[in-house]
Amino acid sequence: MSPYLDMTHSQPNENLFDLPPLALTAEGLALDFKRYYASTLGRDRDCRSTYYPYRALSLVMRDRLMERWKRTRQAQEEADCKRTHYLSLEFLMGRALCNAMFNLGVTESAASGLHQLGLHLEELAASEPDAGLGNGGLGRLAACFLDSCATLQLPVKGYGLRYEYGMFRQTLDNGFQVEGPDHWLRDGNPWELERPEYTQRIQFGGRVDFHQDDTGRLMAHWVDTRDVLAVPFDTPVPGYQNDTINTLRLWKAAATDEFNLGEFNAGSYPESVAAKNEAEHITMVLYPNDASENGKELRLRQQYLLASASLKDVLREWCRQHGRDFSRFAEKNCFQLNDTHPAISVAELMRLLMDEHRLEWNQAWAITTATMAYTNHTLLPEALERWPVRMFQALLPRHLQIIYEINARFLSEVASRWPGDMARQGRMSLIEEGYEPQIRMAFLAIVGSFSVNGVAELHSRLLSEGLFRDFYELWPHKFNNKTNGVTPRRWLAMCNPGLRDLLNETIGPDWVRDLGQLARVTPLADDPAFRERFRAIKHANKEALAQLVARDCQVEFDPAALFDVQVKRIHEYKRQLLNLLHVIYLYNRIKHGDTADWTPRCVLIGGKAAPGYAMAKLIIKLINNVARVVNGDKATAGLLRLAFIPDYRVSVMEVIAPGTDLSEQISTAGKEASGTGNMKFMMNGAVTIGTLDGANIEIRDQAGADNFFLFGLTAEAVEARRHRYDPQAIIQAHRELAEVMSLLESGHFNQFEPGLFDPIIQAIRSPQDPWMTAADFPPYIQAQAAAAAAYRDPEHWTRMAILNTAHSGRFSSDRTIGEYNRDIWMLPAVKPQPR
Ligand code: 26Q
Repeated sequence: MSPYLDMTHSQPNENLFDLPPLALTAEGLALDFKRYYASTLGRDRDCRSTYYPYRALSLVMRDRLMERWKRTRQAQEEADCKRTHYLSLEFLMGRALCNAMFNLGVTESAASGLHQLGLHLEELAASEPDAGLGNGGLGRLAACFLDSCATLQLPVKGYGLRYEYGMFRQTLDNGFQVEGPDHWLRDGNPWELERPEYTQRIQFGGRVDFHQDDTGRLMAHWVDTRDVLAVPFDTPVPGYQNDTINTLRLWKAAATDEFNLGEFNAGSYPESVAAKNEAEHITMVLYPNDASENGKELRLRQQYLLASASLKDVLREWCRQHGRDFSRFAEKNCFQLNDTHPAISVAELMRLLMDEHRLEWNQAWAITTATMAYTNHTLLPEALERWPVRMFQALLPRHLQIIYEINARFLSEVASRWPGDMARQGRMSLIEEGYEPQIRMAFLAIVGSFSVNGVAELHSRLLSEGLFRDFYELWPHKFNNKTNGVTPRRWLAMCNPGLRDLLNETIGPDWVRDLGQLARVTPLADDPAFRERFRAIKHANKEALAQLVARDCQVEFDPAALFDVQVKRIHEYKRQLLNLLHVIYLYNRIKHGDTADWTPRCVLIGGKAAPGYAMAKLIIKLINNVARVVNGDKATAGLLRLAFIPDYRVSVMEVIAPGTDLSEQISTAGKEASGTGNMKFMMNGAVTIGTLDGANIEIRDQAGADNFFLFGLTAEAVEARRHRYDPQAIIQAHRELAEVMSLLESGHFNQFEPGLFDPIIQAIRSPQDPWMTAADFPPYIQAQAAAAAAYRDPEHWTRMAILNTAHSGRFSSDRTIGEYNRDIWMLPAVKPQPR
């Protein structure tokens, strides 16, 4: 028995929780800060680190969140309304301290309270490690969504995993990426609250027996399993100045007691304690691939632990409030699946309802398909998740039976809709037959859900026309679009205080909750005085970015130059290579003295490569080699700089987005599902150079074609070109590209590393190149020239920048979540009782 579950004889009454509200004034905050610093943390004047002041201030804010958090839980319980559970293997939360202060509305008073103690808020906030529990877009989207749900006061809880190690730390060694561990919890985490009382037991392995129960019904028993505990840790998710604090619940895997003392350990105490590792390894580390790494058993264990623990948690809460009657469960619950990563939830909910709560198949299936909703985030067919049937048999044997049964019933539905169409049945089967039969998780998610959505208009259209076409023909009503968004709190108001203050002064403060109001800035794009102020803010932000680049890349950026930025995961389809070819092209022009009407430019590239993705890692090395040559050449002084920023992450983007002029969104059309970095840049007044891909299309629609540098093939043209793609001919026909290629091929960027970049050169020259880099090079160079020319007219450029900010309202995640709620969740807003 766990000590947490032991009952005491004395029962506390409500008086125990009756506390006066905590002060929000500078003096009140400073007093509590001093207590935490000197008493709780025991620091004295000898302590010089900024870390302990950060810890003390976190504790001050944590107390203030706690009281509101409890009232939010109470209000949501009393409302007894429908809830959504956002299931995601990733939540890329970043830093929490400034977010908490901003949402509590105490940033100013905290800063002034600290100032009186001789401390600088910004400095101590920088001591907080990022919570990097995600790879990139999908993980950060989950974090932005939680922010918007809390701000809109929707009863939504995030469920994820508490990885001991988040996204790896990236350093460079001779220009090569080196991965290091991200032990973000080493010094403790003041933002989490362990909740051992809600621990769940999770089964793995074993076998399935069938027995008749007293009513004669055949019941499945999953037995002889090796069990693992899932212990929840809750993190508060504050809404924007509204007293709502929602919850992110992250599960940590822990060994059961039998595990330590189990018979299979043959009584050897040290060995049996060491065997705890097997259980605790499950949540040890985030998988660092942002396209699937298929077939790793540990990953499947992670997925199942999340699905099972979260569903059991929801069912436990349901039974506590409503008893064993599930007739209204579907009215009151929705599970949003963040890609297929938690899609095993479909089978797990069926199992729990049938085997543990004794519902019939049809009842359980009705509940499952009325509560599950699936969001797809990728069009790359190779990134679709598949699991070997063999692995399911060993790890989740009961789930395999359930999936087979779902498939049988589903395929008979297909057969009655399209009689005799065996090809279609084969295409749509949840099982891909072959040497090693596999379960197609996306199909399981579609069949088990009432809603399937893409993340931008183009992406959603391509899903129904391509990847999921058969399913769209069967169930058109399930398919919908929810164009992504980002939270304007973190990505504008917090990270860009200069622009925030200007906007507040110009249109009042309501835009922070209602980003559409930014449109009221539109007429001011024609006001020279406003433009001057906007430009001054951008300049100051560029100085801050230049400082970061100087510190982390040892490269000097001149804030007067055009700041041209591409930060995102390194992937061939995102085409960092195309960007680099343009840099080489500019360098080549400088070397030829072709610099009339030159626009000085500083190019910044950042992002992590999956550790097993050799080509992506080689691209990082090439960027660094080109940077060394370009920056080291006297001829480029004042004209061109290139830097690669190591360890790109949320907190770094908070400096980069406000200081960027030109946002690079140059993926091969039809490959980037949406993009969200593109939206952060737009809000902060960057102009986009981009292809007609993902949300770029909608960004251009909003900003206006005049305020966007468009180039490249459309998604349709890319597909039409594939079978007659001839990069050699393009290179020959285009002198600038030919020169860039021969510079690359001459070994100019790898003097002492012969042949190093041959794979890259071959990829560009290959008629099989899926990303068609050569095809888009000529129009890209043209668009870049247009951007450079535009930048030379500061009034014109600033006007474009302002219009981008002014028209970015659509890309608030508040709008996105409003649409999820209107079309999928249908939750009421719940306001906590004022105190
Ligand atoms: C799968 C299996 C095993 C290991 C890892 C994975 C895995 C992990 C993360 C697969 C994919 C991801 C992440 C995908 C992702 O971030 N996609 C991006 O989602 C954004 C939010 O919708 C979009 O804006 C981007 O276009 C999309 O690339």
